[in-house]
Amino acid sequence: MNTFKRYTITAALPYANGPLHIGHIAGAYLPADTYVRFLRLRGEDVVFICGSDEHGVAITIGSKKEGATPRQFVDKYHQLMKKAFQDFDISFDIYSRTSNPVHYETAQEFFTTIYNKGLLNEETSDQYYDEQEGIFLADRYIIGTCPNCGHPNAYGDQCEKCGTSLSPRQLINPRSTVSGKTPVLRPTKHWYFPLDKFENWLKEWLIEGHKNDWKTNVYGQCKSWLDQGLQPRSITRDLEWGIPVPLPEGKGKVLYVWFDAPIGYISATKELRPNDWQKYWKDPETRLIHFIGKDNIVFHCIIFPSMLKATGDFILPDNVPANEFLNLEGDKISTSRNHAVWLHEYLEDFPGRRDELRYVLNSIAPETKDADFTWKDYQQKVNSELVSILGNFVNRVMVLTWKYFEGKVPSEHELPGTDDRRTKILAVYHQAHADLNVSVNEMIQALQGFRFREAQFQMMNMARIGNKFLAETEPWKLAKEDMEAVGSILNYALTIVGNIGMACEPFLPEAAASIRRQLNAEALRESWKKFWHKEELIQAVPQYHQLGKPELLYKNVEDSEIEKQVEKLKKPKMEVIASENPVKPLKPEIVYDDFAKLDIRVGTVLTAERMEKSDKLLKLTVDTGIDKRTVLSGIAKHYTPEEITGKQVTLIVNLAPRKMMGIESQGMILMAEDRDGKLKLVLPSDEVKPGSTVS
Ligand code: B3M
Ligand code: ZN
Repeated sequence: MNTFKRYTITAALPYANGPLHIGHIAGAYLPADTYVRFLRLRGEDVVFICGSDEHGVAITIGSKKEGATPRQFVDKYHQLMKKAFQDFDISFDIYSRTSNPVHYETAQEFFTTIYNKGLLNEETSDQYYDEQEGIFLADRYIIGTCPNCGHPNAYGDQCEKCGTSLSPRQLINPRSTVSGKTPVLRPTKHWYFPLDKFENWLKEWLIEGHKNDWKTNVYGQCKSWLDQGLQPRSITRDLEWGIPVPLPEGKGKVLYVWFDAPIGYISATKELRPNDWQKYWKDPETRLIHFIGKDNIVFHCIIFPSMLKATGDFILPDNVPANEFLNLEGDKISTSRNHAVWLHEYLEDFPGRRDELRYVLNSIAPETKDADFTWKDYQQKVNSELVSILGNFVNRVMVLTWKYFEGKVPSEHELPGTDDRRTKILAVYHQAHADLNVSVNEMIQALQGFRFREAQFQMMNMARIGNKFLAETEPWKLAKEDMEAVGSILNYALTIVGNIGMACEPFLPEAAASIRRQLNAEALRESWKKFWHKEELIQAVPQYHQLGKPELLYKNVEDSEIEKQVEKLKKPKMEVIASENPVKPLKPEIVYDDFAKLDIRVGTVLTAERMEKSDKLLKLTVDTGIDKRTVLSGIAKHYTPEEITGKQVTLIVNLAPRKMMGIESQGMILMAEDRDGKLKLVLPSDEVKPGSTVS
């Protein structure tokens, strides 16, 4: 294996368009954090880089749905994600954002460098344009009938029903998902990065060069891309929100989000280390590793490396250990259906239980195939592994040491094999020691190979071995006859506890801190570092060292806590319903005369009753100041007859009468409709006389 002087570790920049869920965490952030903690324990020079991805149509469309500007929208989600990462203790050295000025400069510089090398092609082509919204439509925002299978809602890039990949112009009867209108074709100019020119180089660097050290899921995806042949890709878009194309003729155009986002890793490093960022990106002795989810593979393994190569002097990723997807309770995680466990909600519902989520996500990490998170499994893993194996072992050793030795590390006696009992203890000890060293060694191998599931399993195995050691030596039975033996057993058990305290640090930072407190070991921490290089058990606490007080590492997850979570998944939230219901698009312009034709008055509801056979309509008698008339209004689900009787209402009085369910309605009550469909009466701010006009 190459030896590197330093490490640049990146975790995918999450889109600032929604909160983080456990799928994100299991996919990229937890493995990255585990790896970085491991590197730091080994004393490596490492920068751990992340930040919010704040550009692209995912952002502009999202902001529209929330009725916010893109700036307000990304500010909100950037803060939310930053806080959730912090609260979960993901140990980024920097969590930046791609709307920072340093990133604008860096991304534009990148474009300019590649442009000045004459590598970019300019091309004008027809693209779909939404006239109502005044925007060019990204492929994903056009739907229409699939030419292959007839599915009426195929996307402009792919039909989800038959899987065919499409281009928007193949869709029959295309519609804009933003306005619902039929888009028109308009010519527009863009700049194309010649990915095809990098094909041969990629085959050599990636297909030949990383055949053996990249994960098969990652390598396989790259290979199939390369086998299909690469095409030039446009790296600019017609959008208002984004990084302006730094060319005079690029006015009104921005860099494509997937062009600027990975450059965000570099900008964030500049921000973190303004004076020496270059060594983290340009020195071949630096090892660059990207942690991402599987949907980001081509961008990180094919496109970004080609961009880095094109500019000339950057290092390339040495590995990209991408994960597959995490499902939830047997179903895909879905933001729009609110089928997710949101990180910030987990942290609220399970305060102080970060280790538990880390442990479960690590132990089911989708490293080689999709995995499934269930609350039942969460409970089971916490209760029967964290509590019963790890917590129990540490606690037993602590309690016994306090009981027999007042919390002082007993001395380690040679146990000459004079009697059978001592011979047996010695044999058990030798076996435990050998087993533990195997686990430590395999754990470190697995961490180096990005196999975090396996690594964590080996860490937990140390506690299993510890429990077995206690069960087979039974020190509590020897207390009366052979205190020397009890001391030796507990001395070694404390060594195991200490080494578990070291080993669990990349996975379970809270348990690690607790073990250090219990062993009163803060001062010993420096000497613990050698554990990570020796790759075998080291002496953790010297004899006669005074321990701290026992603490319980974990507590059981109760059935009721789990049931609450499962219930929660069943009901989608109002907020989500609102976010699925975009603000209704603007209607076409009218002139004042159009408006002046409406006769709008304030009236008072005299009587109200439900209508037979309709759960929507209420039949009202309204005093309009002019007359008393019958008005039918579709508010029965929002107001009871009792609630509305006596209330003032605003209504159109010159609307042609209309018959509904056999009754003529002589007017229309004005209502405000909330984004989630709730109706509220539109009223003057203070009471006015019936017949007052509205203009
Ligand atoms: N924001 C996609 C995602 O969140 C994208 C990653 C960018 S990494 C440079 O899945
Ligand atoms: Zn289809």
